[in-house]
Order: sequence, then C-alpha cells, then structure tokens
Amino acid sequence: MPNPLLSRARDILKANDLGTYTVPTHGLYPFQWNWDSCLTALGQAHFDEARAWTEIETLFEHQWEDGMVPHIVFHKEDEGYFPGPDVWNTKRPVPTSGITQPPVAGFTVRRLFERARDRDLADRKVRALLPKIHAWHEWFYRCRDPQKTGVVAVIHPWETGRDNSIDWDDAFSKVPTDGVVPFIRRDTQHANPDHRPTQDQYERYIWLVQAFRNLNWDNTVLHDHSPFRVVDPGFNAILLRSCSDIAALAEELGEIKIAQQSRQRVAAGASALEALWNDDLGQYVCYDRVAGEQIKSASVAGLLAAFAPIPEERMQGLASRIRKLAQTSRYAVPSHDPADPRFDGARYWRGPVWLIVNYMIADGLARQNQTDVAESIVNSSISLIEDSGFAEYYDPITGEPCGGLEFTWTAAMVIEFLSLSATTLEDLKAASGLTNPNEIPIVK
Ligand code: 9WN
Repeated sequence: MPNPLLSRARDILKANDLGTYTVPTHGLYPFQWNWDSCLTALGQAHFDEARAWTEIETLFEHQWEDGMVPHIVFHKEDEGYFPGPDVWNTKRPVPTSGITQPPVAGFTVRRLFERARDRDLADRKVRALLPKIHAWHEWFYRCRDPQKTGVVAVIHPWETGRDNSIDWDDAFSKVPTDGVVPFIRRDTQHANPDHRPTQDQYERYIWLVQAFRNLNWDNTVLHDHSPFRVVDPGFNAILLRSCSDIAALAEELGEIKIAQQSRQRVAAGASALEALWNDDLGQYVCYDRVAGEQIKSASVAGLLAAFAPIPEERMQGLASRIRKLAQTSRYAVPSHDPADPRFDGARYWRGPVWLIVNYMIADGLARQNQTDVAESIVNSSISLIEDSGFAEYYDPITGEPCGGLEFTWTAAMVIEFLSLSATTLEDLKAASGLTNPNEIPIVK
C-alpha cells in the first residue's frame, strides 16, 4: 500500500502547481521563488520528470542579462504579497525582484540528470541549462566578491532565504529606516504575526530595496553601496556544491571551459570557507564584511556548510555539533541553537526547523561518511511530518507547525526523504552521483 504521506505530498505539489511553475503555498506566497522551485523540482521528478525540468526552465527564462537569477518572478498580479512588483520596480519584461537567493539549481540539475529515467530528455535539458547556471555562478563571483576573496556576500537578508536570522541582528541594525515609504504588510494577514519577522525588520528590508532601486539595480555598484554585506557559510556552501556539481556535469558533456572554471571556484571557495570556522562554537559562522569580523552566532547556516566539499576534520566537527544539538531539541535541526537566549522556537529563522535545510545537511553528511547523523536527521524529519503535517516550518521543541500550511518544498522534501529512508543511506551516497568519492575535491 502506498505510504499516505507520499500521496499527501503529491497532492500538495499538484495543488500548488500553476502549470509551468509552483507557488510555495497559496495566499502567503503567490509567485515563483527561486530556491523553492529548484528544491521542488526534486520532488516533482519522482512523478513527472518533464514537469520537474520545466520548473527550472521557467525560473531561468527570467535570468537577467548580467547573469543574476532573481529571487521572485511575479508571473501574475496578486495584491496578497508585499513587497510586490511596483516596490521592486526592476523594469523587467515580466516583473521580478532585484535580488537573488541560494543558488541550488546546479545541485538540483545534476541530481535530476543522475536519476533521469528519460536520458535523452535529461541530456537536452542539461545542455541548455548548464551555460545559464554557470553564468549565474560567475555573476556571484564578479558582483558579490569584488575583492576576489573566494567567497561571496549577500546584500539583503532575503537573499540568504533565512530572512530574520539572529545572525543578522548586529549587521542589520546598521541599516537605517529613515525615508522608508509607509507600507501595509500582507504576510501577517496570512500567517501568525508571532511566527513572522518584526515590523522593525520589515522596515530595514524595505529600506534596502529602496536604496538598491535608487541605484537602478545596477549590480556593478550594489555590493559596495550596501550597508549590509555578509558572507554566509550556508549560502556559500550551496554555491560551492552547485559549482562542483555543474563541473561534474560539464565534464560528462564535454564542456571543458565550464568544468575548469567551476573547479577553480570550488578550490578557492573551499579554502576561503576555512576563515569562517569558529572554534568556540565548533561550527562555521557568518562574516560581516562591513565590520570586518566574524558574527559569533550559532545558526544552522554554519551547519549547512556540510553541503559543500569541506575537510574531513570539519565534517566531523559539524557531526558532533549536530549530535549535541539533538540533546536540546526534540526535532532536528533547529535553525538556531536553543541554548542561545535569543532563540525563538516559533519565529521563522530564529529557531524553527526547516525541512529543506535538513535535507541539504543530511545529504552533505552522508556523502562524506557521517551516515549515522544523516540518518538521524532523515528519521527526525519524517517523524516531524507524521506528527505535525506539511507546514512551512516547525518549532523544534514542541513540533508546532508554523507559517504557511500545505507547503510545496516541505512536500517535495518528504518525497525525497521517504525515497531515501525506503532504501538506505548508502543509496543517498549513490543518489548524490558520487560513484567515485575521489571525484569531489575534498579540501584536506
Ligand atoms: C521573502 C518562499 C520564501 C522562501 C524564503 C523564506 C520566505 C519570503 C518572505 O519565503 O521569504 O523571500 O516573504 O518571507 O524565508 O526562504 O524562499 O517560500
């Protein structure tokens, strides 16, 4: 008999599918979001490979000429979301936001390709997508790492996808709020305001949007003009993993230049990541490029670094850190350390568990031989869904479902987790395309 969670997950993907893209959930998020779509495609592919490729293709149809792939594509008008296209005013043929999101597309595309049942289709799709994904990666290094440090900065908290993380508290306090045009939030009409960012944070989010808009969304100047420039280890780990994955694809398809450039990015980025390691916390942390110092905040971004090829010693460190967190939290993996007085189990990225993050951490741990911790994350994630349904995020202590309900990427991750746990963690390694572990440039 089919697992009821699997059919529920499939129903949610269908209900949120608008044909060529999928909304994260109706009401709260009525447009296409960048990393949501890429992770959603992984779930879709189990049922309909062609539909999964379309999800990624639709996103890349709205790539900017400079290479950036925007964080939201406003396909249709909808008054239910703030800030809408008029606030961004990016002057695109189809309106988009003007910032980006974690570049998980490279990872997704490789995984879709490795698992493809329709090989011809996958071959055609990857050949077309590869140069676009590579252009996005190169955009990051050109526009978000002008000093060529090897790691890229984000210039808006929304870019990290971890909007109100405790990581930003100090750095974000330097973003002013004067001159912000009064606005009405829509998010708090759809979701419990106690589970969402504060009004003060929203004013700073909008101040940045207005400032970038006044600079005509010119990515050659935004980085240096932004009062918020943070290097996030989780974000960089996703970029490095995607570079490494498209390098492998490019080699297979004979795209030598893409392969070489991507491998160079991985080598430089993986060694630059080392400067984000914090011995006191036993994990990676963010770096405030404006203040010129590490941000001593124990968030899940530092654990998400496991998704990238990192040295074995660091991987072991992250595994033991996750084991310790499991003693203070009923469900893995809290987005912030519950021992920190600033932890808030229900408020968005200040404590709650997010299934997509669990998925990427578990994947990274498994491919670098930390299978027991990976397995405990997979099992905890499935229990959470059994106990609390398909929410946007969850309180890690109580399991309370928070934010939007019937959530697309949660459903996609459930499909992934069930297919993994139905097999074994050895298959997770195989699923990552790691037929030969030496193919991944692990930094020693
Ligand atoms: C702003 C869609 C997105 C996710 C982000 C999550 C949330 C948006 C918002 O929803 O952010 O981009 O309006 O709160 O933080 O990770 O991509 O699910």
